[in-house]
Amino acid sequence: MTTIDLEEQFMKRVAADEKVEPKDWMPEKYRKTLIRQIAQHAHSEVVGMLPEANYISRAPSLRRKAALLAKIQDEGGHGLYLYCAAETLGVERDTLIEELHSGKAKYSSIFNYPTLSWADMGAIGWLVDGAAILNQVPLCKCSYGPYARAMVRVCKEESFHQRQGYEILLTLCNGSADQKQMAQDSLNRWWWPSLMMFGPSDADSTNSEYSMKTKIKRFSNDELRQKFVDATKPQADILGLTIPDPDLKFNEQTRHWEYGEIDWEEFHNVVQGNGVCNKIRLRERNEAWDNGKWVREAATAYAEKREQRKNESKQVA
Ligand code: BYC
Repeated sequence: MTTIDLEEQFMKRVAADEKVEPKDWMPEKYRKTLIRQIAQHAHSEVVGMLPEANYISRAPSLRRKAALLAKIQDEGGHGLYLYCAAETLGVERDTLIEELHSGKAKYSSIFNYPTLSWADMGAIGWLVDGAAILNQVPLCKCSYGPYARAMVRVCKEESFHQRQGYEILLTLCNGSADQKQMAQDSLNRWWWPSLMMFGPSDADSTNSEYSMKTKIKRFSNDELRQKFVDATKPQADILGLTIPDPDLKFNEQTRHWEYGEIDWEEFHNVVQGNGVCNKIRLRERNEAWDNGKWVREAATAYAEKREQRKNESKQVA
């Protein structure tokens, strides 16, 4: 079969919603697009642990601390599933991690903003995990099997994260005037960066067309952003908070909430490494990697020893 035949057969399978598996033939562009997206996604999960880690020692109660610790641990787990899914495409995990630590690889812009108060733990859960769920539920139906399957568990855990974040804000909003103000300030700072999480507008998205054709992505960036605004506005009303967008208005005809202009200059600036926290995040990731060296070495030594013992007992038998 020629490459053209193989490509045609591949597109037919994708059109029929068959899953593509690691050993199946796939176009090089499909493989590269998946490695790029899955790796960026994995990096986002791992870097996403950092802004929240600041608050483990500052959580207002033991219950809040336990929930926050569990959430951060889940995010490390999501990173693991995703690096594993990327490895099935023939890329080494160490290569991906090296690309993250050197600043070559991208991760979600949202994690380059600072966490300034406890309310930010609520806003991250509500808005950032909320945006992640909307983006990731369709990825459970991604054409690439290992990515789609990893997403099923990730989405279940993200739902818990979203609710715990919303509950933090609900408690603050039902508390004192200062606590409510803290929640509003947090929403003011996280709203626009959350909208940017969905990526550039459809007109400027370089990868969407191919990703949608091959069913890696099921919805465009703007479609998902609109779903997010529509879902989040009524939740803000329940909290009694105001979304910081004077242009936000309900369109009776389309039945959607129209929102104001996103500051794309800020988005590109953050993606290019010039956000408030880009340098801190990379430094902290590199430090965490260096400090964890002895753990990786101990785990490898233990695995090798166990393998050696298994072989020795086989020889005796
Ligand atoms: N930040 O052609 P486009 C989470 C890049 S949630 C940085 O539209 P694509 C978590 C894009 O990579 C966050 N870069 O790209 C939640 C591309 O760059 P290159 C992670 C961005 O891939 C709570 C260029 O801009 N979720 O993990 O079709 C707690 C052009 O964009 C961003 C995922 O990664 C951004 N916001 O669509 C802890 C979900 N947006 O590589 C953790 C999976 C765009 O061409 N990913 N870029 O130079 C996706 O669905 C898609 O990759 C995106 C972008 C929607 C993000």
